[in-house]
Amino acid sequence: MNNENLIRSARSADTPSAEPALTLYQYATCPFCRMVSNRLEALGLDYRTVEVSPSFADPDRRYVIERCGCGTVPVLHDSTNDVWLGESGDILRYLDGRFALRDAS
Ligand SMILES: N[C@@H](CCC(=O)N[C@@H](CS)C(=O)NCC(=O)O)C(=O)O
Repeated sequence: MNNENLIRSARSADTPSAEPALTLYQYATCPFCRMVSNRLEALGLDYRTVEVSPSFADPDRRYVIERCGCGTVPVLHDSTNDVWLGESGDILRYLDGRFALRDAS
């Protein structure tokens, strides 16, 4: 699936349930993105990544900026509750708060 289809799918209210709810918009070389993907993996979460262009001329990049209101990556979208987060610290706190204790009970 190319970037355009991934973005379209993330926009859609009827995203197939087989699609992971979590999408990480990133640059592969970004250390903040790596920190988030490491946490997603440590928590054993199913997620997909979308490689965005550093160029603000890229429609996919502009779409992500519009949705989360920030101009940097990483950006995490949780389609379960349509939450968009654009700060790595916020993303880590969100993931820990929502998922870290789910198997503890
Ligand atoms: N405060 C942000 C900083 C993230 C950050 O600086 N990301 C860089 C990539 S490593 C970025 O997106 N820079 C803007 C750009 O490349 O246009 C966070 O921790 O999430």
